[in-house]
Amino acid sequence: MKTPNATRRRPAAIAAALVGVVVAALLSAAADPSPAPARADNPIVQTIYTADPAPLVHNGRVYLYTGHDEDGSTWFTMKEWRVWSSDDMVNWTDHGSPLNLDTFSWARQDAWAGQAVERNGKFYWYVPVINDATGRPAIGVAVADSPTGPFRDALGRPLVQNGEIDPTVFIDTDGQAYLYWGNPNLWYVKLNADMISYSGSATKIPLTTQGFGTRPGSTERPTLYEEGPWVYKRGSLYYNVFAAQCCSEHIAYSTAPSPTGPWTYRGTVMPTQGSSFTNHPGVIDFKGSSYFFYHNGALPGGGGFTRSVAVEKFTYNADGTIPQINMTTAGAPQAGTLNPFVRQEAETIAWATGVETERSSAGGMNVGWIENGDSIKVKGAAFGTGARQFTARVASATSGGTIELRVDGPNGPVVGRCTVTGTGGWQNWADVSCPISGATGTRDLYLKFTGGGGYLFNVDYWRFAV
Ligand code: FUB
Repeated sequence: MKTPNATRRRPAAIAAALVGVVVAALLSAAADPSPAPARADNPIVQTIYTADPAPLVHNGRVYLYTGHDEDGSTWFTMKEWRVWSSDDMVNWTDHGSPLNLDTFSWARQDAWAGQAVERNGKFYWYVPVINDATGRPAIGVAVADSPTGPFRDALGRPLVQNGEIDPTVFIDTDGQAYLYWGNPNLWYVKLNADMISYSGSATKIPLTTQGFGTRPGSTERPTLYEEGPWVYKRGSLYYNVFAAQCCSEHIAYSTAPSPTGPWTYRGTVMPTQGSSFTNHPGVIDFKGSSYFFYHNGALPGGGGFTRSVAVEKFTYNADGTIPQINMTTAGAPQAGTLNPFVRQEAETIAWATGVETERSSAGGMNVGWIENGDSIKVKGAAFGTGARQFTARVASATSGGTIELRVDGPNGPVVGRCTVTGTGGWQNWADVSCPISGATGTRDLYLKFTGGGGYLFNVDYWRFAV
């Protein structure tokens, strides 16, 4: 629930992003009075700080599981995990937090790096937390009937615990599932088909320099392997992509002919870049292309404890090796277009400035904390021969404001203006509509919010009509 205006505070990530945009807009206006150029869309999320990406492809959509760095953090102060999804790699829908420390009655702190997988219609999310009873890291497993949760503790106790973190899970083509994890060691265990128990005991993978590279100047940890393993199979080759060396970390990888090795070190995937001393890999194929997820400190106010998840598209070399991938502010190209003629959640966003999201009383999430000048970019909306009307589901405990609909840039042509009046509450939802003119072809759409002082209104969802 929203708190009253007087006590509502804008997260630092958003405030800082807003400042960045204002500065960018001023610079752009000084240099070029024409519509502002489309801005970069990496990192993926601007409304909060996110870390430790774990992508999952399910039914033609990418679900992205992340951690959440608290605003102003000076340590890995993380209390919940978050879920986002996209079908085009640039417009990401916020699904909120279906899993947090309270889900595990036995957990004390540290909602750190995990991974979710699907098996037989259920979704299993493996996460490290501090076990309250021992004060040491343990791996818990949560289960849900949908990729966006809600997730519940599958066991009521840790799945495995040996004081190490960062689980990754992989189901081989023969159906055998493996859980890998570890810092400073690297472990695996064979999961049973129920995905919440295992056979045998945890096995330590030998960390040899042949398998995991040589760490310069360290006798204590002679190999590059640090943490954050991400294991998958491509063709008949098994890959282990991991956070290497500390600190700062880079991303490196090893390959093996079987899920249990022997591993051979293959080199760097992503060099040390991007103002965060940790990094964390996630690799998927989606719509025929390959994508590499990672995190950095690229948002305003970002750094080692205020990280942001980002993505790059890449192509494997012909011999199956991974090329070096660099962090960019452009991110992945859009894989498809967005249909503006069906209901789109307001929290489906390519780039947001100044807003944040919250649970909607109508279900799902809504965009809130909207102030004069804030905006949401939705990339590549396919208007075709043209839209004639725009309708949005809105709520306002104040006197509302205006949704300016622009295309091509935040200062691009206005194609419509929708007036929002007070609805008597931040969760009292009502439709507003306005005529549209000039929205044709495939265009970047900007919902630009204008009005008086303070918070203006909330938006739950919107659609265009012909
Ligand atoms: O996010 C907390 C910890 O930082 C993760 O578990 C590690 O992989 C590193 O990213």
